[in-house]
Amino acid sequence: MKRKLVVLLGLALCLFVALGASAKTYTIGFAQTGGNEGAWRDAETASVNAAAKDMGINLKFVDGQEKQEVQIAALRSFIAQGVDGILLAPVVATGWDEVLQECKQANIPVVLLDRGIQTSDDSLYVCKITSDFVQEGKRVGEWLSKKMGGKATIAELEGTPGADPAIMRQKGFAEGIASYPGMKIVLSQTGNFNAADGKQVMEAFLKANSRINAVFAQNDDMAMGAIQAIQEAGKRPGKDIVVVSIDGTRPAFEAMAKGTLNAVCECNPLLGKIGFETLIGAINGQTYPKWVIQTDGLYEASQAKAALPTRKY
Ligand code: GYE
Repeated sequence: MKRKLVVLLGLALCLFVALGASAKTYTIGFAQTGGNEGAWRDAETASVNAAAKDMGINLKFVDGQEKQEVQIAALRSFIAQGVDGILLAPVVATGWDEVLQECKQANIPVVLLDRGIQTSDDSLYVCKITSDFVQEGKRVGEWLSKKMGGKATIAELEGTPGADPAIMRQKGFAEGIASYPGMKIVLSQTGNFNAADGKQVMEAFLKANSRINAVFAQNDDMAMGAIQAIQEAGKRPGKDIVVVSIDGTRPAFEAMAKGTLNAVCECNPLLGKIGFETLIGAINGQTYPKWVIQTDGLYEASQAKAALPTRKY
């Protein structure tokens, strides 16, 4: 009799714990890079907001204004507020150890969303959920080399200085063109991953070198700015100057449908659901591989019209 009661009590306790766990409302801080990067960043923020709503998460959002010190302050405020977990889209790759140590001491797991970091202690974060930026750069580099018959005068628009995707895409693109000695990068400068800077830098490039016949933009927003600059200089983007980029946002597919952009490698920004699921797993003791890789496709202009209706960002 007594034993039965103990078993029953035990079962009731299990049920209580299980119900409690599933009904828990998680409070999660998201330190976005912020600022005015554009279409890709907006799609990611929308994905995080939608997933928070769907999953009943209490989301604390901070726009990092593309400044590391703002993101570090956000992380410290998340710790002070006692959040359950943190999503961080690190604007630059280095300089995170100290604040991540503070998160670790507070027992708050951090998942890196869309960009990686450089650290000698990878126990400071759960994992990074990103695309393979080297591969992205390499694929557009190879595509461009073939398109140009192995010979081109290339201008490169780089992303935010020190940002993981900027470093890695540059490396990958260089690898992609490496076996074509006629493919020459003659100018390379940052356009900070945004359209306005991309346009301005492209204007300067066109004045500096009239032989440019190819552009590698490390993201779509800068490609959109470059396309405008090329048009205003009286040349035809997509024809006189071949343009390739990375992200695969709707504006890029629309530009490809018009023929002003020649090819794009995707980079999936719809990371809200997987970000929260991973973080909640980590909060409950689950471990993950340090790199949860997102896979991307390469599209060329001829495929854009057919692909547009099903594009999700
Ligand atoms: O490609 C770019 C954004 O970190 C993967 O940052 C992301 C990149 C993306 O501003 O458009």
